[in-house]
Amino acid sequence: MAEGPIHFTLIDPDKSPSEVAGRVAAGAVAHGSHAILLGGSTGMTPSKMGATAQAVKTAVPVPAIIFPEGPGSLSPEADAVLFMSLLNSRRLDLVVRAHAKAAPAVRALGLEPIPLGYLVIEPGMRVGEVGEVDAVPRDAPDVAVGYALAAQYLGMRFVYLEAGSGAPAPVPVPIVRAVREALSIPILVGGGIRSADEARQLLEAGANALVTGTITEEEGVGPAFRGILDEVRRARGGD
Ligand code: 1GP
Repeated sequence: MAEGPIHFTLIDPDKSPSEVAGRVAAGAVAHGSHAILLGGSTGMTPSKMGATAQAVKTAVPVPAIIFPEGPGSLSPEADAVLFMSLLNSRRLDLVVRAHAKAAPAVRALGLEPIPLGYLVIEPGMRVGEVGEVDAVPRDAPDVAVGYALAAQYLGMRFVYLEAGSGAPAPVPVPIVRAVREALSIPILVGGGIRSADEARQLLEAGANALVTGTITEEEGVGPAFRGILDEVRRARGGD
């Protein structure tokens, strides 16, 4: 992210069998995506995660990073794991306790832990429900800044602003801008990004990484996905 913003393609091992995952990863990386996130919000097992990670690693030379729903998501076939606290959850296990169970496994499996504060913004979609969050209201950048700064002050290396997979609109631009102004660590933004225009606005507001999932699940590597990647390339100073 030192060289400008990057793009993550999210693949759900539950929805995309290994051969599909490999094909999506290959297409996404060919169009400029920088890394593959592997995750879904329910029903993950180490064997499903392992098979998908292996297919992705065979298909592309970029990092395969687990976006976990819990300790059952861990597999040594991936390179790294978002070691994330769901900052605005009412469930203590998602704020920290699941981590105490997962940490020894992360170490034993040789996965690189990426310390990250995960913050759900309205509407939050499924992760907001399962995660029992007090979602950040869309008109409350100050609330987002409080959580995000707290994550930075706790030593987390990244903050992920999440509107929820399939959200009808991405995280509001004023929230991204306010968090970017307050923080010195990189900000990932995901949930509901469907167009080049939305991508450009989020990048202009200071997003350091964009995450998209639904768009490739629904359309594969189509024109909208390519438009989003064009905006990331432009923000990095490419043509
Ligand atoms: C979900 O932020 C990601 O965790 C991606 O969201 O599926 O809406 O692109 P979409």
